[in-house]
Amino acid sequence: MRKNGEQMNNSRPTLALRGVQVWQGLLDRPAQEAIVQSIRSIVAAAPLFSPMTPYGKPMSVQMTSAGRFGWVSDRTGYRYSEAHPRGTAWPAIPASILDIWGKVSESDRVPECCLVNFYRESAKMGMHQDRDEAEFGEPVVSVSLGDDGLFRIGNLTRGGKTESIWLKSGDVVVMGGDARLVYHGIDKTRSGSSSLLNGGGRINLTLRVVT
Ligand code: MD3
Ligand code: FE
Repeated sequence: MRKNGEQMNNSRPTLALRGVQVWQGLLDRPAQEAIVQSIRSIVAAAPLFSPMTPYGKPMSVQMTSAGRFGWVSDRTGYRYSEAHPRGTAWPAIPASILDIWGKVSESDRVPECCLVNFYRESAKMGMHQDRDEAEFGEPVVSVSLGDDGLFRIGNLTRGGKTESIWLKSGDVVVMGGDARLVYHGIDKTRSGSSSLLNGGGRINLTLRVVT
């Protein structure tokens, strides 16, 4: 029998916020654990690094990627690259992660980048747009794992009123249609809120079509 508070994994979002679709509890604990194992193999092949901001200060979030393209940043700016900063190709996107895209994206394309963001205690991500991809008609799909993260969603231009929700381990978010270019960020994480990751922290995966 299901316990109180446990969610069924149905085939539609449980919440819509400014056109962003949230599938709360889409991944159960065993599915989350399996994905964490695949992330371990990504990180073994492509170690986490702290991208430099244009101001010369490293981001508080550590990153790596899987897929044909990964997201890198240095003094010349942010971009997608076919190579990790150390010069090697990125590992393939694991099938368990591609399956999530297949279930929620409603896209005919296959993601070309799985960006892995790792938030240790006190890491955050400032408000930004994701606009380095060629096709804004393609959605971005996000998977939250580990500690809760306070996700803030704004508008198509910087500033204005915002709304926030806590993303929990196993939640999947789809940014498509009009929501694709909204400003968004992570204000903070709730340290110790999840037992999924040894040593704590939060992982967010974003699946993207790049070309
Ligand atoms: C809304 N990551 O990697 S995921 C990012 O939790 C990023 O690590 C955050 O923003 C994180 O770029 C938020 C949710 C998300 C991702 C992409 C979006 C929301 C989005 C693209 C367009 C609109
Ligand atoms: Fe983003």
